[in-house]
Amino acid sequence: EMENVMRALISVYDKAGITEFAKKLEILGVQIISTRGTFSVLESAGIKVTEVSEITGFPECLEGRVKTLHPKIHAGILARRDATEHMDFLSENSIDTIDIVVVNLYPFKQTILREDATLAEAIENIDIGGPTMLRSAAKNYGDVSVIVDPDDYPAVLEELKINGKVSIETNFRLAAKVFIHTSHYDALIAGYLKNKAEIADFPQTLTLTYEKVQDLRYGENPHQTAAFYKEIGNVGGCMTGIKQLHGMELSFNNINDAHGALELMKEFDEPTFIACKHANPCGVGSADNIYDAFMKAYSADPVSIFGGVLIANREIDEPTAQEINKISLVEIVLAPSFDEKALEILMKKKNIRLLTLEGISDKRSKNEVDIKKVSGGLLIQKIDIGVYDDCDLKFVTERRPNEKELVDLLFSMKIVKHTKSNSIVIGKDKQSVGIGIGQMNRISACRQAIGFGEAYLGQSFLKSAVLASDAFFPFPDCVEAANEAGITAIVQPGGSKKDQASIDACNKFGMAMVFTGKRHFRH
Ligand code: 93A
Repeated sequence: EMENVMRALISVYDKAGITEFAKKLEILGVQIISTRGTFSVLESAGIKVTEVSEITGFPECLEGRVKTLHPKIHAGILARRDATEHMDFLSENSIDTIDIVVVNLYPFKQTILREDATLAEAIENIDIGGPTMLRSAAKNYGDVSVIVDPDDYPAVLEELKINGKVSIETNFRLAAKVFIHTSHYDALIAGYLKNKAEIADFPQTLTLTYEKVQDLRYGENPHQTAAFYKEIGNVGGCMTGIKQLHGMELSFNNINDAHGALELMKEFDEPTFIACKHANPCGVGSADNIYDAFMKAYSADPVSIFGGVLIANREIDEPTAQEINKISLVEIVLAPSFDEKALEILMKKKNIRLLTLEGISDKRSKNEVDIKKVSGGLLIQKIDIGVYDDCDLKFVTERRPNEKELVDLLFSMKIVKHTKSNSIVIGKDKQSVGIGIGQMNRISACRQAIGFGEAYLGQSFLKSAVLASDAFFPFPDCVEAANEAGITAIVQPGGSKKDQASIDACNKFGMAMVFTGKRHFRH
């Protein structure tokens, strides 16, 4: 008779929904065993429940650190019901099988996310007995149902009610969920301790802990499925700190483009406006106020801005909103804030997404890594921090750049750093004049930048503009093209065997050139 009785071990930190679930199990004739806290909750709800310590004959001890870590519990879970030896051992030692394991774990993640959490608190919230039971039950999924996710309570009840048992398919699915859960739980512990122990940034094996923010409608293209995940614990993580005030849900491309725009914006402190397309900047302007900055970014390339992502590091005011409103299609406007009038104007557009992020420049990344998926692996590197940082600027030509040229050289280098390589950026008066992106050779990027400048601002505008290159010049051809366009100063990393040819060309044309010694590829 005893053979047919099912036993459930319920040991949950989060008690939500547990009495309802246990009550229904009880009605189905399932015997319930619980650890102290869970026992109290169930007992006071009038459910018949046995304490684990009564089963083990051993008290819960060490302030609860040892509650269920006992062979009577684990043999009851792990015994293979089809193995005579196993079952004989159980009866010889008066151990009952445990057929259902319901466990959720100490809140390790919630603990470490609390700013004031101490190391000791984090350690105390490492659950040992819980994962051990979950893993035992999941390993023995052939005979045991294991529930770590309260969302699975109803499905298990339903099967028990209809069939008197849980199907092997369901048990297998539940087991897989357990190992996803416990491996993530352990990875969180590992990540936390890796930081505390200051273990190298690129350890021998790597387990990343991300959490889904949302499924996306689709990926880069409509036939690709996609989801957005956030890093757990990265409170400074910009993309997940953004608030949306208006418009449709962000798409995969929106998130990618906004990320590109934001990373560039972090280089600027003064009022700056950036227009981005396909994660590359197409117009950038810095000025005393955000309206003038917008006008510079817009006039730099009034064509590419269509369907673009616009980002400002100051509040969007009414005049700026009116100008933005004239562009027939804008995907996103991202700013620290919008004034009331600006919001009113822009909210009339159905297809625009309005986003806020406070203190954009304060969010400058320091220690983050950049991860690229390649077939069969990951490439991980420290992000490219700073523009001239740690650079020993070398003035390599007869003429040194003047004050104004120096300002524009730095401005242009900031932009070229955040464009797909190979790239060339021409700038003047803190306005991007031409942005040449993603070319397979440098002279094409240079010609493209000059071409954009001539097309939208006019040939004469390039007079006394400056040029920045993300990597060195292998030939003097870019210097020659720049001179022909009227450009007077150049900044580049230097380091080519043929640097001298470019320096000679500059001297011949009376141009100034600066070497930074720091390359900014971004592929
Ligand atoms: O401290 S533990 O690692 N040692 C154990 O033996 C043990 N057994 C269950 N934590 C243990 N648990 C955990 O206690 C469960 O994972 C669950 O989160 C919690 C339930 O305790 P209570 O029923 O006393 O509230």
